[in-house]
Amino acid sequence: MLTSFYFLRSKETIIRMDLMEMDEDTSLTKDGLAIEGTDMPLQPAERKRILPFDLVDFRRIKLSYRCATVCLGLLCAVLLVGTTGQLIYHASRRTSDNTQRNRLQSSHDALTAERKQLEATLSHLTKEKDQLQQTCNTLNMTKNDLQTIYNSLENYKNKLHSEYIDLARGCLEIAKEYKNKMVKTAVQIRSMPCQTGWRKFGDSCYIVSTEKTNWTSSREACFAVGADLVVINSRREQAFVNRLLESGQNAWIGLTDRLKEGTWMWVDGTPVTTTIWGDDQPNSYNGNQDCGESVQRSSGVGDWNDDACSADQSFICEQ
Ligand SMILES: [Ca+2]
Ligand SMILES: [Ca+2]
Ligand SMILES: [Ca+2]
Repeated sequence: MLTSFYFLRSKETIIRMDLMEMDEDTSLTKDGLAIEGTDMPLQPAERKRILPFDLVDFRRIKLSYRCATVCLGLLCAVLLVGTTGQLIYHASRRTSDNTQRNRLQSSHDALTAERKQLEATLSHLTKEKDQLQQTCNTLNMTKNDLQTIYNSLENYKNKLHSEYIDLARGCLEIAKEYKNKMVKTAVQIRSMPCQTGWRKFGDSCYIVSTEKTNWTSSREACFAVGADLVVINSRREQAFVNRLLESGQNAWIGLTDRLKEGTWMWVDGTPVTTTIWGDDQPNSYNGNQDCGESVQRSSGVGDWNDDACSADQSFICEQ
């Protein structure tokens, strides 16, 4: 290691002293002092004039410089370590900042996408709300219209009910009047005698034909005299009819199942409530027996049989 020291001479000549690397016990030779810019060694007198300190002082200075050098080296090392640490710290900090920034950027992107989705959802919900509001308004209008119609119908119903009450009262009055007239008429009819050849029972007159014909022609014959084939509503009436017939005689009565097989009806439209069918009758023999006849019996009230409507038989008219 080589270190140079400079001193000023009186004549402003720079004196250079080279300190060779040496042990502390090494003595400074006269060759160690030279004039700046030359290799000329200083003369003893010259050296004595510019070096007012002795060799011991010089060694102390040398030692001090050596310590300073070591301290300077240590300081440089400390600075180097500090700088390296700073660089590592900043590099680590930069990496951490980049990671955090990337994480924040990802979070920001996710939040932005979520916000857009929420905005789209909000827009969709807003449209649905508007549609529902419009539907609600329409339903309210319909409800009001229906309420108006309901009120009108309610008023009309009340009006009809009032009219119905009046009509019912009027009908009741008419029915009472009609009933009274019917009673009077019935009394008059009962008191009236039947035409010649007719037999009376209750309010009706009966006659048995002398000729024989089919069921349809028999009815037409009854029509011709203002009557119809007999309608038997009770066993008493059946017993009366049985007495009108001769022994073993059959005669058409106003009974038929022409409209619906098996459903027997009277010619005046009344249902058959009293049935006096003979044994195993009606049997619709050969599938062609749709008209009823009364069969005279010597005992009892007689009974009924279904026969072919085309058969020619006597018939009984009721008027
Ligand atoms: Ca009758
Ligand atoms: Ca039949
Ligand atoms: Ca029969």
